[in-house]
Amino acid sequence: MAKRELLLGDEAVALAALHSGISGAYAYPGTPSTELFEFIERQQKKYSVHAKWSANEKVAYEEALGMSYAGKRTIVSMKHVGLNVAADPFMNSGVTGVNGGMVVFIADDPGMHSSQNEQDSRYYAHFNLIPCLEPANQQEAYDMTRLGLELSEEHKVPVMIRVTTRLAHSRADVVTAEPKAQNGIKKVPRGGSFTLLPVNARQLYKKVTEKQPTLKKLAEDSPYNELVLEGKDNKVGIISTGIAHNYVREALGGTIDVPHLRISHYPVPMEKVRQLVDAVDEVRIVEEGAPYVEEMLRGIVAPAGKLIRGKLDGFLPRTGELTPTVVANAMELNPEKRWGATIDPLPKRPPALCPGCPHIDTYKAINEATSAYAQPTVTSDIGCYTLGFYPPLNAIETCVDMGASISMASGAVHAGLFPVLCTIGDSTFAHSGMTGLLGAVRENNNMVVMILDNGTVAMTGTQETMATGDELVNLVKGLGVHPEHVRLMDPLAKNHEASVQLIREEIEYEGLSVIISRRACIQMKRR
Ligand SMILES: Cc1ncc(C[n+]2csc(CCOP(=O)(O)OP(=O)(O)O)c2C)c(N)n1
Ligand code: SF4
Repeated sequence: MAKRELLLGDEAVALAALHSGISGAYAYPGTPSTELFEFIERQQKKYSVHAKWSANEKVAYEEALGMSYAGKRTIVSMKHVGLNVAADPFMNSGVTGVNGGMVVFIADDPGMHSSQNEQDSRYYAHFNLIPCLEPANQQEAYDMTRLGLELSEEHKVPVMIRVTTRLAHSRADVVTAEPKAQNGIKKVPRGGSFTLLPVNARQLYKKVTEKQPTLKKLAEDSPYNELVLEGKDNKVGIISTGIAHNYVREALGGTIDVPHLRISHYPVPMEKVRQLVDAVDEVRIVEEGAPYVEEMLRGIVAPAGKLIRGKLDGFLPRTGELTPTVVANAMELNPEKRWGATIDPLPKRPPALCPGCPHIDTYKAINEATSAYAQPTVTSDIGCYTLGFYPPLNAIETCVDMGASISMASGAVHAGLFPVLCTIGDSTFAHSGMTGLLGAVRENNNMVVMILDNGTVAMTGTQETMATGDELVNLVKGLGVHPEHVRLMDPLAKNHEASVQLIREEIEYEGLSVIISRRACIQMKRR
């Protein structure tokens, strides 16, 4: 019997995956995608599914692909920049195809609430010639995930579900369906379809291109790509995608009274787009993220005699997140009249490390230890410790992508800088710092790698970390760092002088050192 549940967008996808008979879920944490996996983790016994955090997104993707290869259904989830890390298996699984249904859940973060960039994952789905479903609300998040697993298994392609922060992190009622049983094992027979030697890959890639008309037809006929040609007049038509469709509806007072096309199932339904463009003089395109549909519509030569409006001509802001008010403004409505008084934005304050955070004492020691040098370099990485950028610490100077601190420090050493230090968290180290360290070991680069081991993945909500404590020490030694220069530091105010002394010693050592600054995150301890 159908039930109703109050769910976050992320949770609606998670529950739909469980109800569609997945046997395993794979993920690495990253806002705004984390809650999906956490939901499955909490329910894993009830539904008998495998759910354990992976070391990084590439590993998560490959584990999911292995589950699909065995004939079972699976979901892999990550934030948008995680897909950059998983891009290799993602792109190649577009060629191998899948066996058991496989949904790739990507949460984009327009406006960069907690990310380094605002890339739009629809380009990745397009690049990989796979379907992408973009729900507009929690119910659709549930329904489209079920559809995605069916499509994936039937057409043997990975299917992307793309959401953005607002949908991922807001709650609504969802009507759920009866859970489905899991698939049994049904391995892909040997014969090359998963062995991407050139001889196989060429044939497989041809098949991928031959499958495209079917995938396009599915999108053309999809109920989630709704075309309405009637309207009060034919001057203006609207194309809206995913959650932006809701913003258009809200901005127009609940009903769209002009010809419009709503797109939520990709590839872009070109025939429907053509019909809309033919029917009106001006097309306004409202999409959350990059001007993906708009760029397609403009092409090299825009449709003759038609005015195309969107993010590329300043009709809507090119960067940042859309809101109903932004859309209402662009539609030349009066948001104040429509929405009542606008709310004063909350006063801005930069994020800060928790009082008592171990990272504060680590940075104080680094700052003092390097103060004697004219041009110290401290590269860093992504985690709570990135907040050491802000005053009064002002302790770090880079944060680019996970793991970059160590490799960038190596580059700075090659360029001739001294002293060079870098800071990286324990989870980021396990995610993608280890390979950079391996390279630094091989060259014995003259730098100090500081691994800030607080025993958890603090920034995304204190998830379990892969390597901490003595395991981490052994790991670092196993990568070849000279055992005498693998040092432990206890970042407490009372140990400040000793910490400064330790860092200075390792700066003066001509070669590679690793200092593991170890003290538990206080939020994790509280939990
Ligand atoms: C490729 C990628 N995946 C995930 C994230 C989200 N994320 C930001 S920091 C972080 C890990 C932080 O853990 P750790 O390195 O242990 O530092 P801590 O926050 O505990 O200080 C994660 C998963 C990201 N920014 N990029
Ligand atoms: S959550 Fe933990 S690691 Fe992050 S700032 Fe607070 S104490 Fe520090």
